[in-house]
Amino acid sequence: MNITDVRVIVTSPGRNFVTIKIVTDEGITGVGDATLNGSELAVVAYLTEHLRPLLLGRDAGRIEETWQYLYRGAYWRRGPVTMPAIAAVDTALWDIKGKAAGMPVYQLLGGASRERIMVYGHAQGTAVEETVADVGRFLARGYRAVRAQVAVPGLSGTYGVGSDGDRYEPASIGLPEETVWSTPEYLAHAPELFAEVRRVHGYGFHLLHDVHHRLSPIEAASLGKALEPYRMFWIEDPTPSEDQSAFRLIRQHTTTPVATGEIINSIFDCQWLITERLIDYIRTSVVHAGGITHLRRILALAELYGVRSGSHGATDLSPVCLAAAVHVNTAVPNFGIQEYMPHTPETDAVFPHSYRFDNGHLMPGGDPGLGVDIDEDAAAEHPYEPAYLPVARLRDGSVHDW
Ligand code: EZ4
Ligand code: CO
Repeated sequence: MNITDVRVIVTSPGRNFVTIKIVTDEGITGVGDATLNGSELAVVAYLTEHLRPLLLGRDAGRIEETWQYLYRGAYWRRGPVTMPAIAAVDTALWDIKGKAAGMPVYQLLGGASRERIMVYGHAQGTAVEETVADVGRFLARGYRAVRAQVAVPGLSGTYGVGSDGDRYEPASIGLPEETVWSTPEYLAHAPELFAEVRRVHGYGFHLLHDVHHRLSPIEAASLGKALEPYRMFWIEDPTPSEDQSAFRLIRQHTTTPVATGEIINSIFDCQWLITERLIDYIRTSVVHAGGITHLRRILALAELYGVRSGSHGATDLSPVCLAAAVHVNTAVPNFGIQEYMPHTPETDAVFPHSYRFDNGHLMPGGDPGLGVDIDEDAAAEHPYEPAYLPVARLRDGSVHDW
């Protein structure tokens, strides 16, 4: 079965997505997510100008060899632009192989290790009592795990707190929004949220928090210690994740579990985090970490060191990525948790899928392949609009990690 076409589809049903559809001479097609939030067209150019010519005429069944060819064969390796492009090709080829075999992809990965995928939802609020109430709404909907974020008084645009109720979408149309950050004000305010969440809702569910790369190692260590009484499931991205040795310092000071990896795109960028047991959960995703083939390799390494998966699943990871994540999560022995923000109905209409949410869990569908597709006619109704992620500055105007 040979590849006859690689279509790159850009669509914006409420937010931007890049999707590929690989077409074969046997009529079987496969889809892959290539969305890089805020830099979408860089991946589109890499796919259309550089990868597509390499793929036409190739055997669609040779998934591993194609991955090696696109990665090792490229000389310039890794990075946030090339890896989602390779990921999309890889994901689409798994989809094709599953359809050709008449099996859901998780069967090709060794079969189901579990019946359902525990997810966590995003509770948020502009004040502590608002977030506490929002956590209650998630628990009432059956969630077993909830991430809690609250605005820091006096800071504009705190990460994780949206203006439109249910969904937090950090990207905005036009040039980047600028937000103000102050670590001392955050550290003084944040622990109050978790004290209040536990006081009101108790300890019978998993509580998570995303620091979003803002702290220095010693600040992160102090936050971890301050949150120990609240028995967090994890604190996420306490420090910028490219600095692997920073996590050693955090580890030396606190037993609060640590997660990182949503911006990590290769096994080489989390090798020491895993083998030195500096983290508890690795958040690499199908789209940003080189597809099912490479994510599976990262999770196999992680399994050896007792590190569990906790894949990124914000709404900028499309339903195609989420479908692929459901298959990986179903199969791997060391699944931990899956981030889940429901996509909007207009996004779901562009990407019909068979996975479903039920009582705090995602359930794989039984369709052959990934069980997700892109409706290209519906996609064409939502033209691309350039958008950026925000930029953070300290009060003195200097640039900080967003
Ligand atoms: O900021 O996906 O845990 N989730 C996150 C996300 C990221 C966005 C960036 O595109 O950190 O909200
Ligand atoms: Co995050």
